[in-house]
Amino acid sequence: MPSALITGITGQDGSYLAEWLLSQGYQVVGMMRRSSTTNVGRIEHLLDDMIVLQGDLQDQGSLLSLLEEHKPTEVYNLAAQSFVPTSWNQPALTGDVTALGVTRILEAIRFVNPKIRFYQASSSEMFGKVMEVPQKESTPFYPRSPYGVAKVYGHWITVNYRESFNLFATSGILFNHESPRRGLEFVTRKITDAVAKIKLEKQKELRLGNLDAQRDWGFAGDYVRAMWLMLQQDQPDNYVIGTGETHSVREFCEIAFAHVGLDYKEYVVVDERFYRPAEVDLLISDPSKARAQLKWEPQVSFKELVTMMVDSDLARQQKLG
Ligand code: NAP
Ligand code: F7E
Repeated sequence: MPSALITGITGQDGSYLAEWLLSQGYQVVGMMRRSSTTNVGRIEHLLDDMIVLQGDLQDQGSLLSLLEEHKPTEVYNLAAQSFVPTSWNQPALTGDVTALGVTRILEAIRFVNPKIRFYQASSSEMFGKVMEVPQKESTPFYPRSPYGVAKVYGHWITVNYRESFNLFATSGILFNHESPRRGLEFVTRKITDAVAKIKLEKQKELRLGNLDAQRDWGFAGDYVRAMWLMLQQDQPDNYVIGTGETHSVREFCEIAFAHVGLDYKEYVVVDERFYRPAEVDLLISDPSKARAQLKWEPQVSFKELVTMMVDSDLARQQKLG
């Protein structure tokens, strides 16, 4: 039976990846950090089918013990301080978890079992102030936040351990991917949750930052399949994963509000507090390498993604009463 360790199991992608690997017959071990309250909302339905253990990317010993005890054949490193605005308020923590955490897990693999296949969750935020349009594997990086800078480190240490120690270490450069399980502070979920509350008259307005920012948004459920496919290849490599389409925050609002019969212009208020010290204006992927080599294609369109998220938040808010 193949076995996988997923760091960041409580996060959006951790939950979808665990579902996918379980459906493929894997034994799944999820790593979560200790907290004083339970934090398993996204994986509650999977708890009988997998093992969830404590560990932390800031603690080398915990990573070594998990690998020694559970002997996974694949490790997916999804854990990170992943919210871009927080990375300006907590830059050192972001560097320690999102950058150095990658080295700690690679070191654990190198010492415990260098045959383990490793996936690093790299990000389109590494392209930042983009050097070419669209962005592909060879596009130079120009990160615009401490988060982006930390992810560039994580990417290059993955490549370096591949080249230095011959590890099967792969970097997936994923563009934004969303779902009904997306954290509430990210712009897509902030919008769909607000649309539901406004429709149900629980909220009056939605305060947002830069409406003209453009992102290549896909569905998280599609993207975890790409992670798995990357580790089934003959050789480790770097892959860009995205839809190849870009849309603005404004367009996201337009579709989300229209889906419940409302006009976003009547509810959205631009608030400077949500502007960033340095912005990533335009992201759009060229995923042709993934299409050709992994035979990967996204299944969910932009409009389907927006309406799926609005419908889910409406149902949730209705249930909450
Ligand atoms: P997410 O929902 O924010 O999940 C992050 C996970 O990391 C959570 O389980 C979190 O645990 C865990 N974590 C944070 N600090 C940790 C630490 N010190 N030790 C162990 N675990 C820790 O992020 P996501 O959207 O699923 O993204 C997964 C990964 O892909 C991240 O590395 C992210 O940076 C990267 N990525 C995401 C996107 C995207 O659009 N979603 C695109 C490109 C790359 P708690 O629940 O305890 O906070
Ligand atoms: O912002 C603009 C904001 O926070 C998207 C993470 O998963 O994807 C994510 O990072 C855009 C930005 O995601 C608000 O200025 C406007 O341009 O949803 P976001 P992100 O920063 O792109 C990448 C690929 C990752 O790797 C990250 O981990 O939306 N925006 N108004 C706003 N953003 C937020 N959060 N809140 C607003 O009110």
